[in-house]
Amino acid sequence: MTLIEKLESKQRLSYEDGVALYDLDVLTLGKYANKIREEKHSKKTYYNVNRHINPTNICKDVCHFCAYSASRKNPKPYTLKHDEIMDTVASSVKNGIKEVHIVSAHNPDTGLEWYLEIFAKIKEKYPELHIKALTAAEIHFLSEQYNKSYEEIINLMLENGVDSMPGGGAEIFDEEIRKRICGGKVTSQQWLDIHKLWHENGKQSNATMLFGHIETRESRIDHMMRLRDLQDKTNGFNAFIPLVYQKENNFLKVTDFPTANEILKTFAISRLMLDNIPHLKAYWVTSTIKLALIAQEFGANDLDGTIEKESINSAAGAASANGMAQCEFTGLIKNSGFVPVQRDSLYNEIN
Ligand code: V47
Repeated sequence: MTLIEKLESKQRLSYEDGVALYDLDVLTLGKYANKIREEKHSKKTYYNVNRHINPTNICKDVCHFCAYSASRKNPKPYTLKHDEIMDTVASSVKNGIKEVHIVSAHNPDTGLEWYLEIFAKIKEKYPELHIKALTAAEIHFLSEQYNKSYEEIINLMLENGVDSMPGGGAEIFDEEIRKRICGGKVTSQQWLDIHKLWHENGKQSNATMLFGHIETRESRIDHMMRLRDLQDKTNGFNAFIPLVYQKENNFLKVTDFPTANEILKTFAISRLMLDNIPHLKAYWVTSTIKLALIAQEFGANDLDGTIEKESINSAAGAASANGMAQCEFTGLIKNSGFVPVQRDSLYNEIN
């Protein structure tokens, strides 16, 4: 059976099929990816009204792609105080946020208690606010730092009000490439094990893939396959988020950057390969808003959110430092022919 016949009959695609998909032209890939997108989500494009908080940029790890860490090219170390975080949450709640997304560096001085306390404080004051916090990389860091198992850290997160886990820290699972871009932090298998445990607690999470640096097309497909295998077992991933590598202010020497064509192919292929993950997010922060809007026709059905402030990707060159206003966001989705639908963090629609 040819690849096109497999796409026509919606057969599950193999690793070899995934690699071969890149040889198809971008419009053919878009046609098949969009078909699946329309069957699953019609013309709806989801977004949420959220706030990113990045509490500290002091990090014991050394990821070459990172421009956010104070130990790299960013000379301004900071750690937010709990009161500052609570003030931020208070003003964002007034602005209507439904989710606070808390992701940070691996700072030995902002320990487990520090995190648990701030989660509990937020939950106590705003029980309706969804807390999406701690990547698998941070959970691994805390587990090593405090000599606790992943289960113990996860139980503490749950007891203190964390509702879901973000998809960060996955980078690229291929062990050789991973060693070169972020050796020393959570391994690929540990990342998957942590999400599996989280899902086994009845909770949901997202999964990212950092691409457009030194990885290969083969390693992207390998990444997707490992996620698809885990999703077959747990069904706990809500969204897959391909993050486009940002090149400023870091130490990863990359000379070839992906074209818009390659980025759109990767979105479309993600939709085709990941038949068991319901949502494909074009995170406008790393893809740029213009390409994110086009990605809606290449399988993407979610553009993330308004964010308000973002430090990790903007440190590396993304235009996301100040987020985006809700009306601008919905206007852009509408003008591109799609229907903006506000969602909560678990994809329930909000009127
Ligand atoms: O894990 C760091 C990435 C991630 C760069 O789960 C970079 O809903 C591009 O995971 N170029 C953090 N990317 C962001 C993240 C995320 C964002 C939005 C939504 C969700 C979700 C998760 O940012 C890190 C890392 O992979 N990152 N540096 C860079 N130079």
